[in-house]
Amino acid sequence: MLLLQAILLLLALPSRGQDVPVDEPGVPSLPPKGACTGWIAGIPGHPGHNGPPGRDGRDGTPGEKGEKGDPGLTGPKGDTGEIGVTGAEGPRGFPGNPGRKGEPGEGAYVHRSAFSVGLETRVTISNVPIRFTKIFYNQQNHYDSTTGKFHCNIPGLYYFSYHITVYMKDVKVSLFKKDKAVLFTFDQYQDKNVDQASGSVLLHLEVGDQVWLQVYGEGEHNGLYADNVNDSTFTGFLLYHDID
Ligand SMILES: [Ca+2]
Ligand SMILES: [Ca+2]
Repeated sequence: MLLLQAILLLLALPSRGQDVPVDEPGVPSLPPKGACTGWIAGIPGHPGHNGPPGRDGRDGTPGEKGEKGDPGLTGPKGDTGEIGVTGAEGPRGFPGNPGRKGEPGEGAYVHRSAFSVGLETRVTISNVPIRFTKIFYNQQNHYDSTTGKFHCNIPGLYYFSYHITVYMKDVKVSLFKKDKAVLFTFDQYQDKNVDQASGSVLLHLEVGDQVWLQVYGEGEHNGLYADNVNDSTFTGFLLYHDID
């Protein structure tokens, strides 16, 4: 070991010729610092410890812009927006197909009331309702042939008329409404001269009102007549029913 160090020392020593400073023009030769002439260099020391880390350097310049990334995930559905303004009215459409035929209404049947009747034989009794038993029309049966009275079932305005054949006796006949004579007809019979007596009237009736013909007055005025070739008739019908 010592031998090796000695060899290294000898190699490190400058040779005499080399060590002598050569005076170069303009460059003064300098003696070794703080050393005396003829100094001998020592053995190199061991390498020092690493110094503390230096301070962080300055921020570098921004790099170039990167490439565009992938699209993100779809977000949640948003709230329903407000209702928009109503648009303008569209053009008129084509006419539709005709509808089906409707069912028959009830009104026409409900508001029907009519009768037309006649005598079958001459009248022999006075001061009672005359019974017309020859039925020309009595569809609704509002006329009662057993009593000779018409019974109002529909309130409204009614038309009544009678045409009486007068034979053998005078005729005094009244049209009664609710036990009160409201129309009078008088015809005098002349021997061998058949006559006709008639009357007509419009009456407003309420439901339940009754209308009939009856011989009135004292005496024999029941010359109402009928046979196969002579009729005496009594007719009535609803003209207008009352509006509720
Ligand atoms: Ca007469
Ligand atoms: Ca006559």
